[in-house]
Amino acid sequence: MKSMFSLAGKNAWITGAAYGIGFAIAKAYVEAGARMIVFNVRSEEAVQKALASYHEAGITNVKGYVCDVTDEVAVKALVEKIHEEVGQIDILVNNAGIIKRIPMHEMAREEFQQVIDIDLVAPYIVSAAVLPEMMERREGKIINICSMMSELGRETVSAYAAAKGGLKMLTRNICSEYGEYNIQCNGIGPGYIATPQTAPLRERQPDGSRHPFDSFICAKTPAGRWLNPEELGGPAVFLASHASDAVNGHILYVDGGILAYIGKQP
Ligand code: NAP
Ligand code: GCO
Repeated sequence: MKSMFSLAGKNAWITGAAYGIGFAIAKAYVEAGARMIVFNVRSEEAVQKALASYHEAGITNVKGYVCDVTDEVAVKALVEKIHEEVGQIDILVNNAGIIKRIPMHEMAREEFQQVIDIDLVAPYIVSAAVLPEMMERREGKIINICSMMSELGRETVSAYAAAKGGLKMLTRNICSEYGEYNIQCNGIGPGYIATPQTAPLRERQPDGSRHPFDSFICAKTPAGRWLNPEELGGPAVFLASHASDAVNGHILYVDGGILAYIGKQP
């Protein structure tokens, strides 16, 4: 049973994994025996800063590349470079993502489009670039980092919710179209995770009080707390390993129970 969860000998490409959830998933993959971790961000400076973080965490089987996931030409070139410098891509985690918290009627089209491009179009671009080798090998794991907003909406995150809702269905469609090649495509739907992306929602108020959204999320989460990125590691290893070979098109919500809970009475 233990070997079913092993990633021994596997190469994993985690997009945007310079820090946050992607970085935590990379650490978990290394602990599960992964051969190499590949990540990409948008600048050489960010690559070098991330490599320093990986090395500080004791991870040396890692390579970082400059590549914007929305740039189809750059993504295809990076796939070839990974093949040359690392080897085959066994596991793809479409993690890179942004959010813009703006009331929809005030949001510029370009802002809406940027969120859609990074959070939905890019997972299509990257997956389409990696699928051919997985089809040829008749084996592969694709994991899309979805969200609570794949299921729920809230004020100011219209583009993000539209993208993450679309990513849920893209996950199901990749499952449907490529399952016959022994490729499993699943999603992880994190709850509210303490990363730079959500830092603005946890900042102390000028008077030193908690951010209202911080209190709100703790009331909506049965455990009464924000989750840590490291808590996504186990589910991510499961979906990347042979333990999940019969799981396909599934969105695994790692939300501490938010979706099951009406919320604590104020
Ligand atoms: P984060 O801390 O903001 O990190 C996002 C990462 O993606 C960064 O390394 C960022 O690099 C990279 N990135 C952004 N746009 C990119 C692009 N166009 N090309 C390449 N890399 C790009 O976010 P996070 O909280 O770890 O979230 C990671 C994923 O989980 C996202 O898809 C997010 O939507 C999702 N998620 C987060 C939460 C949460 O509560 N934190 C919950 C559910 C889902 P740069 O330095 O270049 O920006
Ligand atoms: C927000 C948060 C959420 C989280 C995550 C929840 O503004 O509501 O940023 O969107 O990032 O997606 O699952």
